[in-house]
Amino acid sequence: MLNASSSHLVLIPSYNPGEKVFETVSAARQHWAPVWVVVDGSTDGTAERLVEMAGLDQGLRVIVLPENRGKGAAVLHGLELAAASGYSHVLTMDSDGQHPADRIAGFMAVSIREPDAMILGLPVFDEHAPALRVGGRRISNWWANLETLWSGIGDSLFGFRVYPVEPLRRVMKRQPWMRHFDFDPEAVVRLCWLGIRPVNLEAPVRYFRKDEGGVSHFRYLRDNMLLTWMHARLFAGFLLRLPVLLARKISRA
Ligand SMILES: Nc1nc2c(ncn2[C@@H]2O[C@H](COP(=O)(O)OP(=O)(O)O)[C@@H](O)[C@H]2O)c(=O)[nH]1
Ligand SMILES: [Mg+2]
Repeated sequence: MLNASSSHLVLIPSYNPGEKVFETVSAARQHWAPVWVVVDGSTDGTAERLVEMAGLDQGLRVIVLPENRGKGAAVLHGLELAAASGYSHVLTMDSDGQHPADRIAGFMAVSIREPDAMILGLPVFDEHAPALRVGGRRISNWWANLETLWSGIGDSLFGFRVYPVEPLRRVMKRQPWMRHFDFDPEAVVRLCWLGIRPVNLEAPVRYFRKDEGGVSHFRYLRDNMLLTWMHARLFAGFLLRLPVLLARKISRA
């Protein structure tokens, strides 16, 4: 087994991902220990099998939440446990096989070298990526860059990232949002506001067809409305912080 890190862990929120989760978790374990999965009230039978896997593998911990609460809520639950166990950083990755497990060690190495930064995946899409999602992303990225006065966020939505635990917990506990799909972009903007520097690293994203086991719980109307509301409140926060952000920008120039 790999030597388990005592500072950096892989945290995988998981909601009804289907069969793909087993190869995803195995792949993550091949590249890192410890790996924690937070099962977010899944009803597809994956919880039981993941718990079984963890019983056979010391590097794997599976936490089962009885009810579905959303991606951000699942991440926050993992963060609290990570902090209680003394971890300083978590790498979040999706449970559905879309994120590259073979990049975990590289991302962790950069984070260990630069513990005050957040290490953000910069998605490299293949030809299967839905045009609507890639286009929607540009809009979200434009807003996130405005809200942070172009502090260097490469991609606002990609969930393959290493976060410092304490600042992220602080940000999330202070307000009730960021519990669903608004987690990833809001986390990156609010951490930037706190002065956490983004480091962008390329990482390939895969899109699977349904018959290959591809599952997405993203709902265009519901989630785009959620993201629009999120950028509206971040924009209001941006206006309040504008003097501070401008002063910071000028002092760094
Ligand atoms: N959609 C959704 N995803 C969740 C939830 N809880 C945890 N997740 C995880 O968040 C990740 C991203 O979700 P996914 O549906 O794949 O979104 P997409 O990749 O943007 O289409 C996956 O690892 C999910 O298993 C939840 O309540 N809803
Ligand atoms: Mg996905």
